[in-house]
Amino acid sequence: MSRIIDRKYTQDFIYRVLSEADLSFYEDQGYLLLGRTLTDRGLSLMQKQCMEVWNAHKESFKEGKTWTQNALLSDIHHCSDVACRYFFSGPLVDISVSLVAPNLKGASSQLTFKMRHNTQSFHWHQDTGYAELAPDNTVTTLTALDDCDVENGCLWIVPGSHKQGRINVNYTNEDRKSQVEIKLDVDESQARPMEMKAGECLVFHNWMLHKSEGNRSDRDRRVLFLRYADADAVEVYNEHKPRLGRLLRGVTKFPEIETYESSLL
Ligand SMILES: O=C(O)CCC(=O)C(=O)O
Repeated sequence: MSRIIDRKYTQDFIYRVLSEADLSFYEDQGYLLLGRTLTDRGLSLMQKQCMEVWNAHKESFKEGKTWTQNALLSDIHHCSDVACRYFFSGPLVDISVSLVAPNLKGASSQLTFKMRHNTQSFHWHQDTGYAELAPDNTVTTLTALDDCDVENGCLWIVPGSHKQGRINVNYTNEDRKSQVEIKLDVDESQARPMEMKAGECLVFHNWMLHKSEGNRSDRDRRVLFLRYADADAVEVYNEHKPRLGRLLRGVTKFPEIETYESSLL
């Protein structure tokens, strides 16, 4: 029996299909700016629900705390119905199928809220450095819940940098536990700020070099990260066990993924 949900929530989300030009741009540059993926209604619902969860779980920014403590909240789809619908039945599912694989699972969800005056930066890294999966073609999607610009700490990327492949950083499980930050040395001459309006979405390859600077403005910079992986992707750093995540399209060879719920739906 198929558990795959193929519902469309058009009041909240804007669905689109990638063109051949989009696909070749992604292959060459390693990212795509998708424009709006949330309607006005979807955006305000997402802001409201995510903010409620954030306020219930997080304290305000403090110097000396880690990035994770100050700016990150994992598994938002466990706590917000609209984040869950967007993750599992929103426009990013079929877009990720086009970019990753016909067999697809949701790999992770998180809020990264760099609130006003959170001056912490997040150094150059590839997402694969923190959590290598195999196959290593995961996509990261960033949906802006506020307007994001250089002043309030938008994401910076180096277009095309995914082409150099995975950079081995020897990130150990001890580093992972202690929330050590990866700090790659990067030639920034080709770096570009990804300025976005609230409700817009950016998608990029797991090997894309990216970073962000502190928020030096009087405005919050709230974003939602959702990651999608091949349905059979395993965690290289965790004895090659399958990454747990809901199967969204196609099939998987892992029975534990076949039956994995991780969902409010
Ligand atoms: O949200 C940010 O400013 C950076 C976060 C990031 O790059 C990540 O979580 O991989």
